[in-house]
Amino acid sequence: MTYTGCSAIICFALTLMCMGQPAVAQSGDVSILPTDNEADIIRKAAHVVPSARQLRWQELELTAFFHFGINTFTDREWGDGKEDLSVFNPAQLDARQWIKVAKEAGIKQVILTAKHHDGFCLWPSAYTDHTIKNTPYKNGHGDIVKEFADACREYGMGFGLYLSPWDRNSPSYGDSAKYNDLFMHWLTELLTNYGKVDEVWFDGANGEGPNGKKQVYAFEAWYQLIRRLQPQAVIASMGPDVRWVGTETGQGRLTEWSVLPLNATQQENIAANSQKDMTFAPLGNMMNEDLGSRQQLMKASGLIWYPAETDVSIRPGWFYHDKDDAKVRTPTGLMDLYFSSVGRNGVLLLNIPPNRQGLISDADVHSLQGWRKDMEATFNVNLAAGAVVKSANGRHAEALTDGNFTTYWTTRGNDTTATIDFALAGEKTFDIVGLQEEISVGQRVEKFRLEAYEAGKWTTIAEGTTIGYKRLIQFPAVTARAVRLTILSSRLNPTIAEFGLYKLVE
Ligand code: FUL
Repeated sequence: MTYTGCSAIICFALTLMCMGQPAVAQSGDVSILPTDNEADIIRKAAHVVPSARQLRWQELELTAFFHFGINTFTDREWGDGKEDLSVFNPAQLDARQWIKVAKEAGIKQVILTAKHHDGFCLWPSAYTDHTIKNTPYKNGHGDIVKEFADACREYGMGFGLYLSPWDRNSPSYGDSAKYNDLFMHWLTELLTNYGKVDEVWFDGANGEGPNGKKQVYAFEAWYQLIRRLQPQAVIASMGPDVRWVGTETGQGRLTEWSVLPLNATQQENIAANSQKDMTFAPLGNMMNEDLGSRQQLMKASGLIWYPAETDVSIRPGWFYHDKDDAKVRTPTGLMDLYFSSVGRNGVLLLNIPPNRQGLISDADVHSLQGWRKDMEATFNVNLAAGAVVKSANGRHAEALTDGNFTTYWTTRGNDTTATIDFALAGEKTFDIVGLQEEISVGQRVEKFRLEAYEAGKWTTIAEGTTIGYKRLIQFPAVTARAVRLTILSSRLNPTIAEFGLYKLVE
């Protein structure tokens, strides 16, 4: 995607990856001592685990963004903060429709753009006039954050908020202390007036204020405020809990580690590298980065659990534009995104932008419904269920196909390789393998292979490196009575929570 909205996030994420992650230690973090050798470091890496909030978030698999605001009415991706607020009047707005559509698509948590770069607040903040109270919407008595939060509550949906640090409207932007203080007030309003918040999403876009000075953000203070007011919330993207995957194409890495090096330089580099204006050229994507290999870990001063979130839009832009009505991703396109995000050890954050009426458009609704149908038809039946499972050095074979990802198969002792044979319950035809590690004890598998017994011999049908929370691999359809999973390399005893074979819906 080439629209300008990409540039800020690419810029900040590049910065983030080059420099290490924001501070705020997690319980599972470990430090590396100068005396540690490679074996020590790899053993430590195999024991880094997610925090409770990270684990809960990872298990959601599917989350959604709702980009909605003044840009929806001006047909822009980035507003400049000078917009006439009288244009904002989503006459039929129904946040319950948004959440119902998301829920029916299998989405478990949603994030609303409470304030984008244009500075327009979807709630009646007491700290700026650039808000919904100065629009015709409900004659200035509306509060879309509240409508959204209430709908989430009603549907049992996780509730998250995006708040842009970059603000092209605020006169105090650039006067760092003053603006940071204002930002604390906004955060406090959002974190105290709308009940439980499950995710707070910051991007790192950063620029100069009207005084010509570059704003220096007080991320550490913001994180501490969130931890104090909403301790269960994950802080995403420009935050310590959840990492931007490195592209807005919806493609995760084939090798995607959640255990990454913690490097010494942190917050101070953020502002130095963030974009200054909308002419900033996108830097491309970050997908070639090797983030968590053994070589990377050897250079680290510490190790952290920092899992990938794959954000992508159902449409070409983040905000709604009429011209994109025919460009909504199809059910097949959404299924592809599932494979390339969740199927590569990530969480999908799918943007579904409401239109100017304040509703999710029919085209988007139909695609999401079609995708859900395809997901169910594909994944509801595990063709490996009922298999007789044998592994010479393994324990708890029954856990592999019990449909419960909190029970797991592992090796005896600390064996790091193993072969697991599945005698299927009859002849089966499949074209997808699904694997899950028990990540609450760490991420360990470095290399695996799947073979099928066809025409009297074993044939390799899939190979992979990392598994993590979930790994899905597609291959040309195979009909077989037996398959063999070989763990070729692991950082410690591998723990496999689930093994599945599936047939993609026709
Ligand atoms: C970026 C923004 O510039 C885009 O408009 C969008 O909100 C994306 C998710 O993050 O930094």
